[in-house]
Amino acid sequence: MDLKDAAQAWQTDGFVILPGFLPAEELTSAVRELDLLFPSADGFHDGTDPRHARFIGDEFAGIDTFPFASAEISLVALNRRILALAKALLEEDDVHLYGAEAWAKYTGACDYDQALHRDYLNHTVLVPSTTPGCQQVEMFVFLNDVPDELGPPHLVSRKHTADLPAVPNWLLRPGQQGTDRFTAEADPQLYEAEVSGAGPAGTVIAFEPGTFHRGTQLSAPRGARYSMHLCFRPAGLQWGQRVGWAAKSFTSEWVEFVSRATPQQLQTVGFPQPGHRYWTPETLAGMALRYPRLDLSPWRPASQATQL
Ligand SMILES: O=C(O)CCC(=O)C(=O)O
Repeated sequence: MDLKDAAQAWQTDGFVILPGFLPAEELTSAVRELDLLFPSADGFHDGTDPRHARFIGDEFAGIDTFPFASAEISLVALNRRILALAKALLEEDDVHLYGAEAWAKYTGACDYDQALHRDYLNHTVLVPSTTPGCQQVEMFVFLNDVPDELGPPHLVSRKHTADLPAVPNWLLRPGQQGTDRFTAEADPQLYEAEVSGAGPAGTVIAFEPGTFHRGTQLSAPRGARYSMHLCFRPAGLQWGQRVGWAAKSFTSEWVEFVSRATPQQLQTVGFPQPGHRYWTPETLAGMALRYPRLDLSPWRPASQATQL
């Protein structure tokens, strides 16, 4: 599927599943460094990795947030194909990464089976919009093969949900009762309309935060699922937020990521474009001190570059 068809599917269904979108060779270095973040399947299931206890009993305990202990994994978040996809879906050339997580799940560690829900309650201070330029996109990226037995997300096309109001947000299985105004019982047909996101390593599932979806159980014996959750918005869309990158920009993981990223990748985490009035001799000198291994030449005015 090319990006144009992907954008069409995303607009129609509220999601698009792109099996193997990232070729294996573009994931090799990141997958090799997964152990910097998480136990292997054997390390978890045999209890030989001292980090295994972290994952027991809480489905969200397996989440690490950007920048990651592996720079290779941080760079996957801004892989050129991922950025091209975000730009195509958002119909916007200047996109911003507003959230990035790496997530390990292990069979039996906890209950990963979720109720259908939308994500907008912690992705925007407003409600989702279908207006081009006012949309956000989330992506699940599989770092290993995720068949149905390893808990792929399930999604429901907008064809079945377009008429549902913004609240409630969680739709429980028929027969289950909600306890607050954001939770209610689903129409039985909604769970029957789910589509599985199962796919090989490199699969990308892009969805809009207003799209109903849910996490599912891992059932494969001694199974592990490694994935990323990435969130993009048009750079100027101020109401879509999750984290501020400056809060972790003192860490060695951030400095390593910055030193290895391209100007385009850095633009998606907030660096002003070359030519922006921010770039002066004063700020360039400061940046050289803050990031000694970052090649600042793309941001230097041509006149200054020739003086050096
Ligand atoms: O990890 C997944 O497959 C889905 C998780 C999810 O939808 C969520 O936690 O909101």
